[in-house]
Amino acid sequence: MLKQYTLSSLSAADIEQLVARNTDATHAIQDTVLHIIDDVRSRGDASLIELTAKFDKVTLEKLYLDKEDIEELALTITRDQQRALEIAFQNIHRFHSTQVRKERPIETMPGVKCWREARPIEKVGLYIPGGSAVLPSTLLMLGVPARIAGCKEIVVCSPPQQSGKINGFVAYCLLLLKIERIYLVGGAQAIAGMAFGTATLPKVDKIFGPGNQFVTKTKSLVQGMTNVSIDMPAGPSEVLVIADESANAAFVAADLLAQAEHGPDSQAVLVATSTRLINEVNIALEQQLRILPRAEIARMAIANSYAVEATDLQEAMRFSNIYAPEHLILETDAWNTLTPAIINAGSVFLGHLTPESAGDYASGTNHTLPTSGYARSYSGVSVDSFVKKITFQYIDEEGLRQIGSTVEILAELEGLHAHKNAVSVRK
Ligand code: HSO
Ligand code: ZN
Repeated sequence: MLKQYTLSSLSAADIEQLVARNTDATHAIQDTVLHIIDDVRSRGDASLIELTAKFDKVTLEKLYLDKEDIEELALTITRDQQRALEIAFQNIHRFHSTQVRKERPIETMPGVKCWREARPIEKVGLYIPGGSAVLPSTLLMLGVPARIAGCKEIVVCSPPQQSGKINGFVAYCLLLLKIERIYLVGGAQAIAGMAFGTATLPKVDKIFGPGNQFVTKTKSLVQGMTNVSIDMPAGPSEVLVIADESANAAFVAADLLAQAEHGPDSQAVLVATSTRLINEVNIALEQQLRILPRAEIARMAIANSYAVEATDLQEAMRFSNIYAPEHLILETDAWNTLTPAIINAGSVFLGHLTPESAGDYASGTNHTLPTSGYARSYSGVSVDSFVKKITFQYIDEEGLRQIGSTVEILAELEGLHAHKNAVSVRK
């Protein structure tokens, strides 16, 4: 059963408390992670091997797998599974290809031409979690835009399985992406390794990918310690479903559970304009949980989730904008009247037949999205995440005549005479 609230009886402070998530109040995670970062920094490969033995219970002779190993592992999956990964790859590729756009130069004044050009980030690190579920789809979601952007070096890290290898699905995705090596390192040590570099693991310019709280904390710490950046701060995955009388309770429950099975700290929020629907969703949740293999995890996440009753769809949307969900699903016939009111959300799923799962795997959009309210200010991963946009300008004689005195006056009023002179000397 979902905890239940009525929106009209909640104060602004109640709502603020309800939407709050993801805090490491005790700093316990930070302390552990700082030790790991120090160790990887000072002892390099030896530290990676020891930490992998400690956390993943695997003793590695070599920190990576190469093309031959990858090809062999990729053969262990069925043709149908390969086809499904290929279709996902193609759709993700199609969608992300539209993100490559050339910007036109603009003459801001006669003879003053300005423009931007994209250049790939040369070395990127992709982290693929191992944990309770291995997510080859995440490799596609990060690898495809990295390839489209033209990144020179794509470093992939994922914790080894008990066999000391990776699973066949991840291997097949590596083949599709033409990535010929994978480093068998996970957790905080993988992030620290990619941030500082070791004899074997290359240092990268930007680190991408989801992970547990240790991975997430390490990502945010290393970006303050060295010149590496990260895709976004990440917390546990979440969904918010807005539903009205037109919704199918079984569909809504299935979507909430698809989120809940990710982890005990996942959150699935239902905002409904109908009490009847909330009751039906609760019944459907129980029915579906009974046969779910990951029911135990999902039940913990459901205990950490809630339903909110709203008087109408507009009020529901106002709550959603305050929550700023990673995934927003609009299970109402009136979804198209609601979309203009969406202000904060990572990725949106419209109507009764668009499950979040479609976007998680195969429709084409990216599933690496801002969580924990960061949808207020961050976008999901896209080709843009893998490039820098460099500005250019060219000024000719006419341009210098046009803009010169403006620059001189502004330099003078800031008291920066060398700036002024850089124009004057050219006139
Ligand atoms: N819902 C996750 C992505 C995912 N789901 C991967 C299944 N596999 C975060 O958007
Ligand atoms: Zn998912």
